[in-house]
Amino acid sequence: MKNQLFGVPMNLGANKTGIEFGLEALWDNYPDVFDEMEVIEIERQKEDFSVQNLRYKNTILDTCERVAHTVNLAVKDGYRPITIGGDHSIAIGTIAGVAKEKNIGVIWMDAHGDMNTQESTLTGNIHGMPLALLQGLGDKDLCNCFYDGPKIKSENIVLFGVRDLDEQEREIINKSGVKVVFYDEIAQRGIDVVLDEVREYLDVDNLHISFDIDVLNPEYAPGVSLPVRGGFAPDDIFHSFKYLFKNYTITSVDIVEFNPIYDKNSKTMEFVKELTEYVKNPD
Ligand code: DIR
Ligand code: MN
Ligand code: MN
Ligand code: MN
Repeated sequence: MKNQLFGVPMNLGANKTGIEFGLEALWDNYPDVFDEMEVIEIERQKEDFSVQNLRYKNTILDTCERVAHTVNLAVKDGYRPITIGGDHSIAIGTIAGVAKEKNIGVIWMDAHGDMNTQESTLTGNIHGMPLALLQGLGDKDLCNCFYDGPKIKSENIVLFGVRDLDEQEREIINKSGVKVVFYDEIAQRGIDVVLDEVREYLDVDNLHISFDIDVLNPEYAPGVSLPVRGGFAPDDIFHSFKYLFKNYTITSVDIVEFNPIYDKNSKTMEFVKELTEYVKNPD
């Protein structure tokens, strides 16, 4: 499949400075990898700050509508969109754009669950909510991004590598029926056993990978906004991607939450470059 690379320099979903500089850093350091990346700009909208727990909702919704539209055209033209963040809220747009054309499963690789709603959130940050919104849980306007209704069935979602859930978020996840594979379980039972179980469970042909860099151990990828102890080494991730590319048609990929301000010795940036290269040219 041909690839098309998009960049979305969004930081409002994480409400943390630094994420918006991720694309520039990648561009400057690895022009050959990121050269043809098309950037979808953020256009600040008027926000209603009396709305509780949905910080920067209007700008995030506007951006995700445009992301969805652009990604949708790429899919229709036969491309595999690869979208570099930006914070994870942009997946509301990327997945809507793909799901309009294709019946997809989603593997959400993340230290977090990203399944809060405006009722359960402790932070008000929308990057902690996209996976709920994509199932039709939470704020109606955000749920109806690009087209009305849920974008993915709960039974077609696997959360992978999780190590930090909020208490109420855990209840939402349990109720939804989304399959959660905790990092601890992967570490105990071995990644190959677990990947085979995911393959058995996720009975779809088309798969979207939504990859939050904080799923890595912060030792290897410190350049994220909310590091969580433990987690994968880069080799585990490349191994998992190879497995997924071998066993599914990978329709689309997000790589999100790179924050160069917290990076050390460019470790995280280097990883993002290598993962992007792999996705552009999987063997
Ligand atoms: C937290 C953090 N659960 C929240 N989520 C993050 O804000 O809802 N997800 N950082 O990637
Ligand atoms: Mn995330
Ligand atoms: Mn995360
Ligand atoms: Mn997030």
